[in-house]
Amino acid sequence: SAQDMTKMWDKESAEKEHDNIQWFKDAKFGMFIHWGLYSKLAGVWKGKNYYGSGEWIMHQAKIPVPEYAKVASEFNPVDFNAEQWAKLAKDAGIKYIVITAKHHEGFAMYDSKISDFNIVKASPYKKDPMKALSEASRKQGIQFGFYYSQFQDWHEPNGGGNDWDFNEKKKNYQQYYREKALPQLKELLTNYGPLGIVWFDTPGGLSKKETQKLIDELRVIQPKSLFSSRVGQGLGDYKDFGDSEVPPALIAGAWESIYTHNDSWGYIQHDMNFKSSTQIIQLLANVSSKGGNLMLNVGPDGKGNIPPYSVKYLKETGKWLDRFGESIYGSTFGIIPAQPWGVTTSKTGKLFLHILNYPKNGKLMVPGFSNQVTNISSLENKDKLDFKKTGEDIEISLRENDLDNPDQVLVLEYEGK
Ligand code: FUL
Repeated sequence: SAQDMTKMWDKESAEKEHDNIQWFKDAKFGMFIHWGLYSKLAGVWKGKNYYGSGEWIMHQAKIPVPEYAKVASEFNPVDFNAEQWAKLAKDAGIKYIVITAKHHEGFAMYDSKISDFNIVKASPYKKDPMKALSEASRKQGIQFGFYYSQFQDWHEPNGGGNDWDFNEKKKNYQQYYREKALPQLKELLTNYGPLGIVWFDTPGGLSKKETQKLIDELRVIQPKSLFSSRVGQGLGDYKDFGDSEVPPALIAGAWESIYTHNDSWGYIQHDMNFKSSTQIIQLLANVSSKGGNLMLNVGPDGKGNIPPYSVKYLKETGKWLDRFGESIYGSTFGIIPAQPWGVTTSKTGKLFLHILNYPKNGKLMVPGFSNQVTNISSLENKDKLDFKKTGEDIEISLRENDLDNPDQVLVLEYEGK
């Protein structure tokens, strides 16, 4: 929950901001990718549907390690095309990508010398898709980063989480960190060029001191990489909330909300509950209006295809961002809180009014605005709008309602701070 995550974050670290945080604050829109052996299982094990499983299927179906390893021996994502994925992200207006290098299942989706349970050694694919994607992303001007499940590793006798094959009480987490998690994280930070982000997840087994030590050992390899708050113990360079959560109030410092496009992170063949582009755009506006980033997840299938609905709705989102991105990228939280008609974002001297619910009477009310307003216009065509300011309340007369636009943006220009 939001409260739990707030506990994981302390003010101290929010105040000492990372000196490379600005690109992240400006980026606003990231793409999360959950891709692993679970993508091939697609929510089904031995003919049975595991609803809501996705990347958790090994855990939900309590699949023994040797049986799960067989999935690796058949994992062959022949359709994977790094350029295509990066191009889609670019077209969608995405500014950073974070992909699962190793999820809780323990399988490395990259060429690892630390564990043979990886896509190059244990699968017929034999290539390193992470290398290709890191390069393709940067070619598109997109920051690239890795998700790494640092505590849970269901493949390892000493990793967290697998209590059906191994006895949790007998586990030596320190040994697992020393022999697998830390060395793999070092590989990722060493072999894939500059990483924008290292996205840790589900912390455990380490004290605050030990977590700090882990961070310090990684930091020296790439001082500019940002670490997510799920590294644990209130540490990390920016705050992540719970899954699918927008904070109820304004938050200090850099932060991110993560959502998945349908209802699962890893690919599930029967999950068709995709958010439309309207929903994505409105979510992005909402998160931006509170000063955060939206990282939206897609779950490619076991062959390496991003679901067609994700492609379609992401491209539509990108078309909207081409027209109205000025009100999102590089913006900060809106100085006027959410209104019945929508939300606001800000830049120096400008307030962007995101109309998400068009007022029926054609009058847009902006309350509590004390500065002198110099101009109000449509962001797209610069048409000036008539307005009346009474005290601190502004009433704007809207012109026409473009019903096809999920977020009609006006620019309110004002004097003073
Ligand atoms: C959670 C994980 O346990 C899920 O599998 C998923 O990766 C989500 C983004 O974070 O904590």
